[in-house]
Amino acid sequence: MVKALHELKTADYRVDAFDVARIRRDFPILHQRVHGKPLVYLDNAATTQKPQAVIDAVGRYYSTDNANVHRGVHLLSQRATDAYEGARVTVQNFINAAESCEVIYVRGTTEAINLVAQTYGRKSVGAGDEIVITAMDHHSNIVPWQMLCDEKGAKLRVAPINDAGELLLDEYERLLTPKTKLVAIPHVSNALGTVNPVKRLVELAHARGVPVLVDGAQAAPHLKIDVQDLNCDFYAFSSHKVFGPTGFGVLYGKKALLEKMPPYQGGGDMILSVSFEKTVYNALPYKFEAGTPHIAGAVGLAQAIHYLLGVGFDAIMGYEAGLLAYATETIAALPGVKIIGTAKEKAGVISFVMDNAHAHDVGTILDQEGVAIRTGHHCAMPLMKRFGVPATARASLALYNTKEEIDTLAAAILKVREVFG
Ligand code: C6P
Repeated sequence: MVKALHELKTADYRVDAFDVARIRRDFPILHQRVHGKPLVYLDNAATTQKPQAVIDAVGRYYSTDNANVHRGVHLLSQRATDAYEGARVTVQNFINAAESCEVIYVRGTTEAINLVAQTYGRKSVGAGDEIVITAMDHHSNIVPWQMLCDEKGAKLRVAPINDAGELLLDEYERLLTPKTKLVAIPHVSNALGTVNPVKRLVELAHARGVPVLVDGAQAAPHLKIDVQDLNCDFYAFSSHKVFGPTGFGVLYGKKALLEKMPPYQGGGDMILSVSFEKTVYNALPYKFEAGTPHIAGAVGLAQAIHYLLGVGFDAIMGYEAGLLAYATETIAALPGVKIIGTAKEKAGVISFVMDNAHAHDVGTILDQEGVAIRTGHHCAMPLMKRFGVPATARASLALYNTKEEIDTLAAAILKVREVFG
């Protein structure tokens, strides 16, 4: 049984038991020097690095199987189609969807959310209706709803958070009214690392008949995802954040909802028949997949999922919880450093500000030390405003990071202190 993150004590850290050296050997990009220093890659929330198995799978696909899918009777097309559809079943199992047709391939989390806004949203949201999001959302889970609200004369309501970066459940509940047509929430905040109690948030929304979309971009690399257990109506994640290729991702939707939704884009593959008078749309999931898809993306994502499942999510979660706790203790103890986002339940992220140095300066000096982090507003400008900061420096972890790398990060932060005081 994996403990809740806040229940972990130093004695529970499994950092040493996990064979991180073996994991690191699987990621060729990690073994290089930048600015003459060993690379310490701590920008995993922006994108994760790829194991050799994923790089090989994509290369193999292009070397041996490349063809268009669902279109040719020839062998290569059949192989490409098998790989593409086989990947869908791998994703289905990864998130425990009831059926593979509930897995819609998209370009990433951003497109998944826009798809729901432009199809489900446009059909179900009208003037005076409301959509509930949270104060910690990424722009990808704000702007599509804002655009929809502008078009329909609907209103965006924002559930507030406390100073630790935790959602205020009472306030969230108060926002759920007969006007609410949809709730859209992040599973894990990219800028704070907060893990939201998604199952409870879904229960509260469903009790009022409101469907819920979960932005899982930052959850999928760190947590075991079970969409049936969460009982969410939509779940979105990006391949590139789970060690797969960029430009690819997944929208999960409950079949009953997806079936009622109009298509997103028109074109090849999403139709059963076309005449100039009338087009009959294809069945799920193809109704939402117009045009030649990112076949190699599906192949790479499936391989990434196999890789992760091979390591095992219990092991990954245990290791990362220990590493995050170690990083939190280490960074919090540094003089002049304040961590932004101190929720009890966190995954993967340490955002911080420094007394006398702007986040961009922190990032630039860290880069010179070989440490790659992200600085800025992290596509969460309203959240920065909530905390009264223009930007933060964000170190984000993955299963291949080590305690030693955290120590290098801490030493680099001390160098920033030396320069800026
Ligand atoms: N966050 C970060 O550095 P795309 O770009 O579509 O793969 O994912 C968008 C997205 C949506 N929701 C959350 C919670 C996210 O973190 C992201 C991407 C990256 O934090 C790039 S801005």
